[in-house]
Amino acid sequence: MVCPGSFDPVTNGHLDIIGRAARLYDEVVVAVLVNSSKAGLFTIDERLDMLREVTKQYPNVRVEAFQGLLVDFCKANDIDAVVKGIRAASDFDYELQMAQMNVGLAGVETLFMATNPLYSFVSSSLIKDVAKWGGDVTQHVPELVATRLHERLAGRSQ
Ligand code: COD
Repeated sequence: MVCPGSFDPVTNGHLDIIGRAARLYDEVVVAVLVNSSKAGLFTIDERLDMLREVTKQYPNVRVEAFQGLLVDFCKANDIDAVVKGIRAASDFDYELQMAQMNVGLAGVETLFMATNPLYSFVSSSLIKDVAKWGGDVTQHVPELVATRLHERLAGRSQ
């Protein structure tokens, strides 16, 4: 089972899906997309580092980076299913397209997990925006991530 994403940075919404997947599956790979055309706030190594730290309570979760198509990463790692969190109906349209493309490309299935309502409005991009302007994000991200956001964004909004 793979949980793919950008994780720039990991939020409590991501973590909730990863933890629930880890209870259902023997092995969960959190796969961080390396997207050379989109510079993130955090480097891939920083995202991997934060993810490894906040998932260390799950012995069956491993964190890796991938480039290119998700289905190629799945084939290379002998993974036959993807898990995605669905926050709202608006997530579903795009996720459905990707799920259908991935099953057509390589027979890789996608399982959708309903987001914990506590996190249904949480996204990495909103978190970065709120943190940039000094808003409190401590309820929505792990403590380590809140600290790293604060360090990275301190002074940027001036
Ligand atoms: N609650 C629950 N789940 C959440 C929440 C939340 N608050 N926030 C995010 N999630 C879940 C969603 O399932 C989401 O899909 C996933 O976490 C990752 O979220 P992000 O924002 O970190 O990552 P995205 O949406 O940028 O990731 C997109 C992918 C990297 C998965 C996708 O672009 C991809 O597979 N790219 C590889 C190239 C490829 O294969 N392209 C063809 C696809 S058909």
